[in-house]
Amino acid sequence: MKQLGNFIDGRFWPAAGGSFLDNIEPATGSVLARVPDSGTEDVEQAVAAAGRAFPEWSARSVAERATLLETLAAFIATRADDLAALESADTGKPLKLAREVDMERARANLKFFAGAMSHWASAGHDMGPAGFNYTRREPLGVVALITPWNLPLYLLTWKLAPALVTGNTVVAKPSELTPMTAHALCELAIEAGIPPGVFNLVHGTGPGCGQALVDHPSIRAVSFTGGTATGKTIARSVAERLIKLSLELGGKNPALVFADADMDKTIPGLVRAGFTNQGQVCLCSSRILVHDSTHDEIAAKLTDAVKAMKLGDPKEPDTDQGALISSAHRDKVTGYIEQARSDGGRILCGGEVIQPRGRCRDGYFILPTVIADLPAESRLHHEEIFGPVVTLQRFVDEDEAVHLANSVDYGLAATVWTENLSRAHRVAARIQAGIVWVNNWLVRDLRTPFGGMKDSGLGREGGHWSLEFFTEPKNIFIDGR
Ligand code: TXE
Repeated sequence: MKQLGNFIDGRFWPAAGGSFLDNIEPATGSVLARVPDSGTEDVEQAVAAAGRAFPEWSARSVAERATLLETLAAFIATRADDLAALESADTGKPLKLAREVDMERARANLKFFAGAMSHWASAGHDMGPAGFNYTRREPLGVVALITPWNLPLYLLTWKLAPALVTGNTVVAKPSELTPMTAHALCELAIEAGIPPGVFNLVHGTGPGCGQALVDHPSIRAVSFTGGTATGKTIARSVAERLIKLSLELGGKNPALVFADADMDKTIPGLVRAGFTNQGQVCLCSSRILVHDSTHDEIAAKLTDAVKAMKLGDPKEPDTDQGALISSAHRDKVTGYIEQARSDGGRILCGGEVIQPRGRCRDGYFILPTVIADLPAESRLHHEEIFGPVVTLQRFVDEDEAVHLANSVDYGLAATVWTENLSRAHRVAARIQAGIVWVNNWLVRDLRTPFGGMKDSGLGREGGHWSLEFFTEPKNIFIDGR
């Protein structure tokens, strides 16, 4: 049984209290590894190590820091198969998804921010004969990165790369449900030559370890991706200290399907947007809003396409749908399906827990589910389910489509499906969401702003937004007289 350690000052340590959590493989229900159940003392040591490393790391040139990130990116590329296998076992996601999306993106994150920082310029404001201003961007110090279980290495590297390349030192806390690739990244950091104390990682629960990290007085910024309720708890915790906070939270993302949508693009797009990673992506389109005239056609075609997906062992190369992250999360999702039944919804496909034969018979699987005819006020239309469940809703015109799209507390992402260019622009501008994709989903350019409005978060990541978050601007005026 693999036993993981906290990564502090370039070495692995057990939790100070000596206790461990079981890390379960979602596809089988068996224990994959033991994870340190860390608390205040471990966090204290990790923050102290990061504080000691900060002066030397922040004084290094951008080129030196960027080169180390590029080395780490290259290691991820060469070990991508092994890392993908770890990620797939830890999350229940199909191996091919872990390989093609998660590992590729983890590599790209490190490489991208190494390049972005190398091209980043600071501002100058010329006042003519009176003088000149220039703006330095200074690292913050020790920053906390807290990440969830759905895209473990993808999201950890998304925060780690800009934090380090701008000269900060880091204490990260991955989800206690998915610690495996975070641990592997620490091993690679040693090999890549990242100096001890620059990148530290503590394992443990949210309340026990994550909260201690957020509350540590030496932490200068918190970058968090996770659930909205946890994001609000963290915001309350740091409010008194007025430190920087980036929150990437949940979504209840609409797909607006107009009558002129191209079905050949739209149906596969809706399947991908609804069910990638078993619907456990904050960007997933879980509410499909369809023009009344094409509702039944879309419902039939979507149902056929969803039924054609293969659910099963994540290791099998043709598996499209793997396991949900935990038994508790499976029960939460099935609770919503029960609610749909009592709300009078029509289950067009799925709606059941399933136990595949063989190795995965005790895993946490739910058949991908499409539900129609729920009343507008149903909780399923408003709350984040975060599973393989989509609902269909009808609209009669553009105004109603936009009204339904905006009628939730969330505002992360939306997709618009139409062949009418004017409509695409008009509707995209009216949607309350940080990201709108027209005729596609999850096409990412790492230079663009990423994040949500309303209950979906605070701030933006990506490109210069991340570099700005992890630095403090300081303006310096030089008298011209
Ligand atoms: O996430 P949490 P959970 C949504 C999704 C899901 C719900 C709850 O709807 O059903 O959130 O998921 C750490 N101080 N998303 O409970 O708790 C925790 O240990 C500091 C959307 O699993 O938000 C983990 O490392 N840290 C989301 C991280 O926060 C704390 C992805 C995220 O866990 C903490 C995941 C605390 N008090 C779930 N409490 C997305 N935006 O993609 C917990 N943590």
